Amino acid sequence: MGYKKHRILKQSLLGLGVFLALAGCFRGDEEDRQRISVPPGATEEQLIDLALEVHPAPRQLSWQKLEMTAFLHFGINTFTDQEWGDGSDLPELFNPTKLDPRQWIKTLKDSGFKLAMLTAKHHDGFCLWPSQFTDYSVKRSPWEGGNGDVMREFVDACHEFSMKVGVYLSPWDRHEQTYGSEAYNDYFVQQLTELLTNYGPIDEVWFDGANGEGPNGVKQEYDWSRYFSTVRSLQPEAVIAIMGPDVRWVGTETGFGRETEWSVIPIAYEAADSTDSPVTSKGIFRPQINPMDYDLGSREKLIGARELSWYPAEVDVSIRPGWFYHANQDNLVKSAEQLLEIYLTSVGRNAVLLLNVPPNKEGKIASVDSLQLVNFHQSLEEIFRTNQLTGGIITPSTSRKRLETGYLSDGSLNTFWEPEEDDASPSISVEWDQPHLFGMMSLQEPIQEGQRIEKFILEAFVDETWQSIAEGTTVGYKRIMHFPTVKATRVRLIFPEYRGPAPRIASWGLYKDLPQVYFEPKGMAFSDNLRITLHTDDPDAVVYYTLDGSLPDVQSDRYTGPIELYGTTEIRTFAVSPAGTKGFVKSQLYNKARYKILLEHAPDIRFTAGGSLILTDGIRGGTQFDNNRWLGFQGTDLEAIIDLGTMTSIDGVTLHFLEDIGQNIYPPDYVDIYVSPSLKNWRKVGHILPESRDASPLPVGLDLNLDRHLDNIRFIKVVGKNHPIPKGEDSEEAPAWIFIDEITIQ
Ligand code: FUL
Repeated sequence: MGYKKHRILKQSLLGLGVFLALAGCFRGDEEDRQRISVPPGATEEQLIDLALEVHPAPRQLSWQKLEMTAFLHFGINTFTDQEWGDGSDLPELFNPTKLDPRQWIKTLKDSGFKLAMLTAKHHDGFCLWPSQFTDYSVKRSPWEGGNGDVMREFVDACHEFSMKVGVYLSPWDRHEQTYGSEAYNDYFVQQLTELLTNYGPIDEVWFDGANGEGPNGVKQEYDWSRYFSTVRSLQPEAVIAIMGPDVRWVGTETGFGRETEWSVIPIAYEAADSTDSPVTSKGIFRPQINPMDYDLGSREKLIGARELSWYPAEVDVSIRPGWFYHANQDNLVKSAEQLLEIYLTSVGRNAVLLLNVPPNKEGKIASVDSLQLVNFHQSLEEIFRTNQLTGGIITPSTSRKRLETGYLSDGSLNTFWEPEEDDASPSISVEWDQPHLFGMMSLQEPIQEGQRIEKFILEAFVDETWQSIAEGTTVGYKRIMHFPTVKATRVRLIFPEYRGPAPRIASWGLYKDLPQVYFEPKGMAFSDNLRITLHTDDPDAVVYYTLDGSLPDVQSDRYTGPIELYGTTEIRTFAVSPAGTKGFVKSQLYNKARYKILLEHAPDIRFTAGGSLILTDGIRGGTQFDNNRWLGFQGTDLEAIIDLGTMTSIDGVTLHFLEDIGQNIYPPDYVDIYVSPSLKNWRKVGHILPESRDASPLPVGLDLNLDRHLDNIRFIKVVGKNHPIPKGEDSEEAPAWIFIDEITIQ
C-alpha cells in the first residue's frame, strides 16, 4: 500500500499565502474561489496547493446538496411521438387532456427529488409558455383555448410542494426564422429574460450544446457570454449547467458516474512554459474541457493547467429509453432496482442525479413510472435509515480538535473530523460490543472547504485479521460503496492518499443492504433434473418464492431447503430481513432442454448462456445479444451435434440467429445440415442460404429453415459458416460474430 503522496505544508504556509495571492485567490470571497488562474511556471506541488483552494460558489454548494433532481421532457414531441421535432409540427397538436403539474411535482417530491426542471423549449422551438416573441407556443394550441401557460402551472406546483425550479431552454431552435443570424441571439436572450423574470426564483438553467441547422439551413453562432450574463444578472443564485460554468455534464447518459470524480478541474491548457495566460479576465468562461474524458482532475491532469475551476458533475439519465414520453416504452421503464443502482453510481460518485421522468399525452406522469419511483424511494429510505456506526465506539488515529460524538452522523458538512497534520496513517476505527452486518458505506468530505481525498480503504476485522472490504479513490460531496454483506465487530477506515495537509471527513455511515437472494446455480438449461439452492446475505432473513411465474409475496412458499426442478421453471424470490425490510424480487429461468447437444468449438467465454443446452430448450432469447440467452462465436464457425436420443424421423430443422450489424454480428453465410444414425456416415441433407435483404439498423432475429422429411436418424450436425471478413473499410476490424439461441427440430 503506497502511503502518502501529500506533502506536509507546515513549513511553507507563509510562502503559500503569497503564492495564492499572486494566483488571484482571495480568501473570504467564495465566489472568487470557484476559479483560480495559475501563475505561469507553477510546480506540481504549487498546483496541488492551488487546487485545494478551489471551492464551490454558494450556488454550486446548494445545488450539490440537492442530490436528486428531475428533468421533465414535455412538449410538442410528446404529441407527435418524436424525440427531436424539426420545428414544422403544428402547434394545434399540443393538447394535453388532463395536464397536472401538481401530480408531477408531488410524485417527484414523494420520491425524494429536490429540484424539477422543465423543457420550456426543446430543439423544435415550441414554447410551453406564451412568449411575446413568437407564436410557436401554447398560445396557438387548443389547450385551454390558447390561454394556458405550462411553465406557470409547473412553477406554481413547485412552490406549493417546496420544490426548487430549473429551466431547460434549447439554444438550437429548428423553427425560429432568425436562427442563424445575430437577431436570434436577441431572440434567445429575450426568451431567457421572460423565463427568468416572470416565474420567481430559478435555481438551475440548462443549456444544451446541440447546434444544428435552423429552418433556413444555417447554424447559429451562440453568444454564450451574453446568455450567461443574462442569467447572472437576473438569477444570480441559479447554476448554469452543461454549456455553462457551474455544472458539468458527466459525459454519458447511462446513469453511471466516474469512480474517480474530481470537482476541481483544469479548464484551460497551455504549454507549461508559456507565459501567455489564456484566462485572465473575470468574465464567465465557457468550459474548455472534454466532459467525456476518463480522467478530468487527477494530479497528472493538473500539470500544465492555466486555470482551475470548481466544476462538478451532473448525471442526466431518463427513466425510459427516450427523453420524451412514448407509449410503446411503457414496458421499458427502469425498475426501482435499476434506479437504486443509478443513485449509487451518480449521487454515490460525487455527482448530482438529474433523472428524466417525461409526462405523457394526458399531461401526467404515467403510473408505471411513479410506481417504480415510489419503490425506489422506499428502498433508499430503508437502506439509509439506520447508520450502523451509531452505538459504536469511534476512535480516530489523531484529531486536530476533539472529534465530538455525532460529528460523523449529524448530516452536516460543517462538523468534520480532521487528523493532525503529522499523522502518518490517518484513520478512524469503530468497535461495537455485538457483531454488525453492513453492505454499504457512505462518506462525505466538507466540500465547502474543497476536495482532498485521493484514496480510502475500509477494513473489517474478520477471522482474526484485518481484511479490505472496499477501496476507492475520490470522495467529494458523497461517495457510496456497495459490497457483499460483512459481519464484524471492528472496522477501520484508512486514508493512504490525499491532497493537502490532512484528509477531512464530514460524514461516515455503514448501512445494511436490502436482503438479497442468490441462486446456486444461476439460471441455465438442464437435461434431466436440477437442484437449486437459495442463499441470503443475512442468515436470519426469511426467503419466499414462487415457481409458476407469479410475483411472490409473504403468503408464497417459504424457502426451507433445495428446490428440485424437473421441467422448465422460473423461480421468483425475495427475502425479508429480521427487521422486516423487503429486498427486490429476483428471478432466474431454468430451461429443460429437449435434446443433448455437443459443440465442436466453444463459444466466447462471455457469451455461453450457461451452456449449450439452451439451444434446445424451446425458448428464444429476444434480440439483445448480451442477455445470457445467446451463444456467441467470434471468427469461428458454429458446429453442433444434436442427439435425438433414439432412432426417429423428423420433418425439418430451424436455426434462429441474430443480426446486429452495429455489434458486428451477422447471420452465417450458409448452414450445412448432416444426419446420421450412429455418429458415423454423415449424410448431407441441406445447404441453407440466408435470404438476401437489406441489413436492418436494429438487432433482428433470423430463422434459417430446412423443410424436409427424414427417416432413421438419431444425430443431426449443423455447420454455420461465419461471415469471412466483417463489412466496412477498416481492414483491422475484429472478426465477425455468429449469435444463435435456438435449434428447433420439427
Ligand atoms: C440532449 C438533447 O438533444 C436531448 O433531446 C435531451 O434534451 C438531452 C437531455 O439533451 O442533448
